Amino acid sequence: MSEVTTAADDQSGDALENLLTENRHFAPSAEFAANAIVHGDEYAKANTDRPAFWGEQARELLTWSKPFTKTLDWSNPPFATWFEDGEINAAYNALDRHVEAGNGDRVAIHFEGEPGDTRTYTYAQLTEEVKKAANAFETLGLAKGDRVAVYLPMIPEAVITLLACARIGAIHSVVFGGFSAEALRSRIDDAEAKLVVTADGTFRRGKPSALKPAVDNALATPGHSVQNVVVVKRNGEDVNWVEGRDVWWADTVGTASAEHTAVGHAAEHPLFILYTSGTTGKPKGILHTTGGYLTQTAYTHRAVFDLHPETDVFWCTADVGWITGHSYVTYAPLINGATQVMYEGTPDSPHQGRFWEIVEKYKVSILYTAPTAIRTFMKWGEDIPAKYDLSSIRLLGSVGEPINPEAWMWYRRVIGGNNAPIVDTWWQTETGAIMVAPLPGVTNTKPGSAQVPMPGIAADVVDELGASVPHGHGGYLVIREPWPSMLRGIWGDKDRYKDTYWSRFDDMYFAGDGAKWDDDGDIWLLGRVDDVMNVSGHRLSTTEIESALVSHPSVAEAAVVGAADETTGQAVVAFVILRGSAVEDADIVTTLRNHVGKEIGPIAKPKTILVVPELPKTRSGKIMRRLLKDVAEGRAAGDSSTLADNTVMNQIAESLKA
Ligand code: 6R9
Repeated sequence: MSEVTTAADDQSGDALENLLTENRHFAPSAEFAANAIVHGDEYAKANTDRPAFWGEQARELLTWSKPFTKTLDWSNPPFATWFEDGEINAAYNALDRHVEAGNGDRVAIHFEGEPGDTRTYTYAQLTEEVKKAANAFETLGLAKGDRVAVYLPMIPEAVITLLACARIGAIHSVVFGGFSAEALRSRIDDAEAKLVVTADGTFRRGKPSALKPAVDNALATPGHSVQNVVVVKRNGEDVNWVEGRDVWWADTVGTASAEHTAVGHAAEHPLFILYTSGTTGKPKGILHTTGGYLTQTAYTHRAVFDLHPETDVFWCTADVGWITGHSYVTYAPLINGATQVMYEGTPDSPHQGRFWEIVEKYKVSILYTAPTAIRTFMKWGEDIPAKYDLSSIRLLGSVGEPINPEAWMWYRRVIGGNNAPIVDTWWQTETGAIMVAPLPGVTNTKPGSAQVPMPGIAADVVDELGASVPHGHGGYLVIREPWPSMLRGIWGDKDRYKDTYWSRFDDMYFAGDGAKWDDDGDIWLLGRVDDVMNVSGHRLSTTEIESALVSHPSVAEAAVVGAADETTGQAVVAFVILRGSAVEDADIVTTLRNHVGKEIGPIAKPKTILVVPELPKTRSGKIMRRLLKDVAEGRAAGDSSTLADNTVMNQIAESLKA
């Protein structure tokens, strides 16, 4: 797609100027606009006094056990506090208060398992389960402030676990089920988790897929902080059992009392840690706290998805292992009293119409998914969704990476019946909640653009020196003012928080994304400007994968690039220099792919590994990934005049021909 170039391709800024102009606009229907929850006056209201606006949202959308008197404290930037003297319980807000208000019988979760089993939880039932889990965790010795590693599939117990932690003030750290034992262990160690909650496994494409062995392997070597492992029985496969450490969910949570009173926690009490890839090898534990996070997730969920909780059925397809599964599966929908769908499996199991079958079955009205999924559906063909009744859909959302205008148009026409507004939502693990997105009853939506900063959010595009660029120009996406759901730091590393986000420009949050204002004043996201790749909406660090490759004895050197990929947005392509006899090993590529899978997880396995004799380096020894990206994307390599050795690119070309 020529419209969406990656700023990382060319940091001089030329690539940012090359965007085609997008002239298609779609106004909300008169009916949609008339019934919309949020109207256009919200922008002016919010931007007059941002802290006051957020204070109003915090009071309206949440129930505080102790009301706050202060909104924002920004006296020690970049360390913000929001609603600091208030006290609140996240689980009470997500559950109990809806039951107390007479909505206990409303469905909170329609769960659809991969094999086709289903479960329904009303708000009353979910409240009861969370109270039991809270009691069970406390019986296991878990207390306020303790960390809990969560390694679960997309099953209701994941949401129950997170809310039970929040209820007692324990800090959850979800590790995506696709990560390896090694990755799990390093996250357990970094957070010093006392408890692990996992399952025997899950199902993938009709077959059992194990999780518990990774936990066993992660804890096989001593020196860790884990006292107990709670195991949900999900796929019924045999598991290894460590007496005294392992306990079944059914035997602990299942037998616990359903009486549990939620107490308020300080607004700035940590809610969770979530690890994400950064520009250096080691993943960062992004820390979120309670009051501000809940305020902005709840507000954006209501405003961006135009949520009418009494009638809508919301389905966010993200896994709970990612921030989207925290903010828009676990917290915001329940805080807002919505009915949502939760699905365990992949879109192609047992057939490529599974998503649309689910939409039809539960009459999903708001669907929130990722461009990589949409491009996959396009590839499978529109006759598949055409077999299902998708008329319940009235709003579509996109998140995780730039959505190509073509995919956007397809999504609107084929899934949205040419009528449902599409909200392309830009945000990050670090921002906690949506930051840039249209308001569906207000904004004329535009294919490919995330468009407008949310009310109360001071997003801007600046040049190298931090000056705002005029419309029609590109640069770096920044946030100029603190926002309620901003990260409060990196777990255990204050300096890295400042260095990573607040030192590139004075007094501004640097998101790491290239962006452009178009002539209408809409924001276009252009991809990462650092060495973070985006594969199917998942953040992967080039450095981390390079380190994994180099940790294999056969690899002397490795360079990893994200190459444009039609379906996954970017694909991992690795260039490796082998040591000695490994050059003769016919299976080396498979061996190395599996090695990366073991070190980081299957999602990080390179799509392509190219064995090369040399890597292109500058005189200062920096690998010129730009040139490798040209090779990976099948182009003639660009300017290589700054290479220490000018013949390297020819050597690489020759070796790839051979
Ligand atoms: C929510 C989430 C964050 C990175 C972000 C950016 C990319 C996310 C996007 C988007 C263009 C969108 N990104 N949403 N790019 N348009 N609508 O994805 O968080 O996993 O931390 O990734 O994803 O590059 O910086 P996270």
